[in-house]
This record gives sequence, C-alpha cells and structure tokens, in this order.
Amino acid sequence: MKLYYSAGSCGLAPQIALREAGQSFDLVAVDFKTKTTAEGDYRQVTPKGFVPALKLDDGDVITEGAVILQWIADHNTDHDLLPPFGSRQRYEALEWLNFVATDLHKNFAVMFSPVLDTETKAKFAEKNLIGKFDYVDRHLSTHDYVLGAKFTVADTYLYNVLCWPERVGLDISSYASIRDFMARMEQRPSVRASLKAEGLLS
Ligand SMILES: N[C@@H](CCC(=O)N[C@@H](CS)C(=O)NCC(=O)O)C(=O)O
Repeated sequence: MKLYYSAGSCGLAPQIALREAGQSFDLVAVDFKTKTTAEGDYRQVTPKGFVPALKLDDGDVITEGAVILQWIADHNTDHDLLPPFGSRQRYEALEWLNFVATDLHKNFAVMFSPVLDTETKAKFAEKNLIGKFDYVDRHLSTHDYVLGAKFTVADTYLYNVLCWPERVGLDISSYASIRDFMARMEQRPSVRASLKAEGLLS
C-alpha cells in the first residue's frame, strides 16, 4: 500500500490512521508544483492531482481524505477507529469528518491561497474560521477526543488541520482546549512517528 502525501499537508491524517491501524505502507512524496513523485507523473495516480491518495496493493486508488480515513477504519475494524455501522456515534464521527473537510480544511485552503492579499485573508478568517475555532474549543472542553474518551479517525483529521493556523498567521494559542487536544494527540506514538516521517519533528 502506498500513501501519497506532501509534508505538512492533509496527508498527515491518513498517515496517522494507517499507523493506528498497524498497517504497513510506503510514503510517496508529491511535488505540488510539478505534480510529480519519484515514480513520475502524479496525475497517473490520480487525475485530481491532490493529496492524499491511497494506492492499494491491487493498484486501486482511493482519494478524498475523509473517505480514505473511513476506508482505513472499515478495513481494520479490530482497531476501533470508527464506531460500528449504523450506530448514532458513527454518524457523529462522520459529521465531524465532514465538518473538518468542508468547514475547516477548505476554509484553510483559502488562507493558503497565493492570489489573495493579507488583508483579505484576515477578513476571510474573521468571518469563516474564528467562529469555528470557538465551536471546536467549546466541544473539546468537555471531550478529550472528538467523540469523547474514544480516539477515532475524526481526531486525526481535526489534528491535521489544527496544525495549520500558525502557518497562515492565525494565533489560536488562547484556545486552551484546542491546545490540550493537540498536546494529547502529540503524545500518541502514531502522531509522533507521522510527524517525524514528514520531517516535522526531530
Ligand atoms: N478534496 C480533497 C482535497 C485535498 C486537498 O486540498 N489537498 C491539497 C493539500 S492539503 C493539495 O493536494 N493541494 C495540491 C495543490 O494545491 O497543488 C480531499 O478532501 O482530500
């Protein structure tokens, strides 16, 4: 199995999930500018050109981070990375995956845009991100992980995007529960190993 990623991007969450699932995998770095990897043209792997992509041993390729996370959980059920099919808790986890993908991840994408100026980005963040950090912080003030005591793949995605505020000039240090969540996640061997593999931790 191969996980296509780029250091510091949204490929971190599936990498953490694969490690939590005890899966062996190879990491393949993608150059965003040229859309190439050491293997060649990344668009041959996925015409979307985005990371993450998970290539299975039979050559099948799964894309979309939130879906890759569900695939990892559903193919490693002994690791309890998502609640059982049909349970209310499963839909709560899926709500979070969707919220992170659409309301956090994609709003962060605007903050990384090279075509917007700093002032526009600050206004955008004020309207589209800050209130969401308030919501996440409030939730985490009563939940160690997204679903409570139990770690799921939703935590990997939330952790992944909450690594980004500093990089886009947003100070979220006043959110104590987010800070505690990040520290809790960083105690997990899977997170530390993933950060190391991406060169983000020595
Ligand atoms: N819809 C995709 C979006 C993934 C995405 O935005 N990936 C970014 C990195 S976080 C990317 O590959 N960007 C490549 C580029 O900007 O050239 C998903 O949810 O997985």
